[in-house]
Amino acid sequence: EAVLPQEYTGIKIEVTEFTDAAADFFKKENFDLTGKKVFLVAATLRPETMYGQTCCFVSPKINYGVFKASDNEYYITTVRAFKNMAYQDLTPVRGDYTPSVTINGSLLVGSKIHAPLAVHESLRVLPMETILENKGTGVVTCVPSDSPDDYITTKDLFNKPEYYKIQKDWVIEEPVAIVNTPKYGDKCAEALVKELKINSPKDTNQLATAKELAYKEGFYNGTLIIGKYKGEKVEVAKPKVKQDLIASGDAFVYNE
Ligand code: A2H
Repeated sequence: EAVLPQEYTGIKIEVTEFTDAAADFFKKENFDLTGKKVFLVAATLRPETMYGQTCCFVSPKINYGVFKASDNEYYITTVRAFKNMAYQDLTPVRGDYTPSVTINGSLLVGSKIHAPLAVHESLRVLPMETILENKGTGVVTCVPSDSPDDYITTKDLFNKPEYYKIQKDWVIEEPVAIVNTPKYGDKCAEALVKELKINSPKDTNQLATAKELAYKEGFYNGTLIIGKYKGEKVEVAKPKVKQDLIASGDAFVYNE
């Protein structure tokens, strides 16, 4: 566990249509969705890659809170994350982190979402079993072009939809090219997963190596090949994309 504080960008991913399972659960819990905007908040270190989001991951093993975040906005995060936010002036009442309702991640899987900047207009919530409960918000946005974890998880979901209790057509199989690097081309994660012969989301050690290599190469030698800052170095464009997302109300800075 890191000792230094980690700064994340919290990406607000709007749920545009809950699954029937989630909607029924909310009804049973007397949580009325009328007039409410509900966002899954994903913690990311790579805001400049948000063009390439292909789904949003939650863990079927985690119970998430649905928290009032402003007049008509609700956030879905772990209790732990919202508690941190409640002490960083990111919530309506300082120190209040009582969820309106608590819901298991499995009930959210299949919900339709809209993710800021994503090239694909409509995405789905999908399961990721390797999400850690004690990091970030417990919600991970999927960028398979640049994250080896996201790439291999997507592949596994696509190959074993029955096992994961999802529909195959919920999975966007092809990563969107976002960053070019001299070493790994336009789809850094795919290249590294192949090079390190990673076969499963459970190949923890190789994935850690791939993640490290992808992150360094992307940050120091990557160039954006999409969006407003196309042609700029990642190092330069990253804070600009982040600021744009914050200015448009689609993201906020969250520390832990
Ligand atoms: B990153 P660090 Cl494109 N469990 O965002 C597992 N992984 C988590 C998590 C959790 N609870 N919370 C956040 N993460 C992921 C984008 C991305 C990320 C790209 C490339 C690399 C990358 C899209 N997914 O991370 O342990 C999130 O995925 C590789 C370091 O705090 C977040 O950023 O260093 C990153 O891990 C935070 O990891």
